[in-house]
Amino acid sequence: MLTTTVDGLTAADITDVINAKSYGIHIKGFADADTVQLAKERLSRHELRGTFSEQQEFNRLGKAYIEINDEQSRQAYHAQAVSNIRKIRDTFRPLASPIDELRLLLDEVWPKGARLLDVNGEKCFVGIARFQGSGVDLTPHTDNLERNAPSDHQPRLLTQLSTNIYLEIPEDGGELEIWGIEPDEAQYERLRGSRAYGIERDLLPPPDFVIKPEPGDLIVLNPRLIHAVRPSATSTRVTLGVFIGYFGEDQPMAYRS
Ligand SMILES: O=C(O)CCC(=O)C(=O)O
Ligand SMILES: [Fe+2]
Repeated sequence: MLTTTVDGLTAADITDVINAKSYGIHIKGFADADTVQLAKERLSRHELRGTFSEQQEFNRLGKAYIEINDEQSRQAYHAQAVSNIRKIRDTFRPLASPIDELRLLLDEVWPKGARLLDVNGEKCFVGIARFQGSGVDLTPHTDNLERNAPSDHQPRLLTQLSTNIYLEIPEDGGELEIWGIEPDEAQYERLRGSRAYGIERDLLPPPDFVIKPEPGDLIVLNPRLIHAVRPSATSTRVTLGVFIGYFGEDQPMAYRS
């Protein structure tokens, strides 16, 4: 995994993750201590906090694209997208939201810039906060927008990246694990078996790369590679998560949560 800084990040670094030439990009201290402290004070009792519809053991703030499973949830997701973006922004005032800083960084670094994803002209949400409670295992999985998008969705992405900004990390556990395994959708379905989400750890060899981020760090990973988060026995792990759609070298990237 490449360790770099906001000033050092290049488009080539991002392309290396897209092509799975590197396990990811690590920017230490992307969010400063004041921002991390503000998040700690305000996020856990935020009005938007609720549980993921598919995984009740996970709390989140804002509605995630993976929660879409029918027309009604699709409309609800898009209807609250922009107001939820503004609520996350307001949560960090008078400081800058790390989500907004990430959006600007991508726009500045990627030659064709970066924008908020729309699906068939409907704006997406970006900036989900995830609370992984003690004892909860984020089992090995891959992420793919197409699983929740309508079959005729436009624009079509070629692949996507996942970015997390780490706000609270347990003393024990909370490591991000990555395998150098990139299953296609059919292989992933077979590995998943009858589970609602993710793959049984026992079906996999030990991970190829493990990192324990610190509060304030940012990591970009390739979510087509199998990845997981180790559980903590003692405390909640809090992150801000953004998926970044890639449409080719000559196209803007487009982000959403
Ligand atoms: O929280 C993390 O470190 C990774 C979460 C994850 O599964 C992802 O970003 O796709
Ligand atoms: Fe993931």
